[in-house]
Amino acid sequence: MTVTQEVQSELVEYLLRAQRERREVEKLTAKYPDLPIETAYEIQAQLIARMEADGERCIGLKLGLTSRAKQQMMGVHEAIYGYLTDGMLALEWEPLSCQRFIHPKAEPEIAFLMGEDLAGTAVTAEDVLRATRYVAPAIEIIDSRYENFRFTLPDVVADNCSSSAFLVGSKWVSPHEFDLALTGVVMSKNGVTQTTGSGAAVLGSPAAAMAWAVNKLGERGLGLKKGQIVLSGAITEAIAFEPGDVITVTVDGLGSVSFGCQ
Ligand code: OOG
Repeated sequence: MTVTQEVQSELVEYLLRAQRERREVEKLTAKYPDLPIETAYEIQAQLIARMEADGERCIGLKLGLTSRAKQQMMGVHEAIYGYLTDGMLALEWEPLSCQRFIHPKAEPEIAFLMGEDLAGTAVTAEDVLRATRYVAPAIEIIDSRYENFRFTLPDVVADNCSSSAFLVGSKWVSPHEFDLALTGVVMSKNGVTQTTGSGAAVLGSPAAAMAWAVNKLGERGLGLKKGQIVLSGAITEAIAFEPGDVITVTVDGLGSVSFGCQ
């Protein structure tokens, strides 16, 4: 079945409703098995435009499936990107209600705060570091709108890459102060270590992952803007959590970021 413009609009509403009603839905490829990845990015763009029309503000980008651990976990072979809105930004000192999620999982990440605009199709990790003002430890909470968190690459792209919420730690450091590829990361739940990794897990380094995303955006005539936050992709596999759990991510040299779900 071809995904006409009209069908795309229907799929945007379908995903938006699932998100707002916190309900799992059948993945798009169950009905449209040949959904092209480019069409999935168009659906994603329309979904963000709809969220903006309803008052949310786009404040950055997130990368997904940048590590082998995540690609194996989801059975895919390619990285992806989606958008972050102000409605997704959670604060460490505010309670986070689990009721806003369907089946959430936490991932340890490095956040980049852009000091300059960055666009192009031959952007390198060095260009990314030059354009970055600060890096900080971050937690991304992903919450696929699809049943059992199972999907193909076009499905997850259309669903804005499972984006749901994120937290950024309060220690912001210049990226030139240490080697992000060698930086160790530990994620714990209720004080018990769950996953460990280093920055190199994401396409060689978080800056390399960022360069990949900027070049992908460049192919579509898009780029990053000064002031935007970018999450450079999960460094380890994701872990599920429930009300009462406290998740902490500690990054060597950057300190910790934590949340408790109620
Ligand atoms: C897709 C999003 C994964 C990451 O950093 O790898 C992601 C998913 O697993 O639901 O955000």
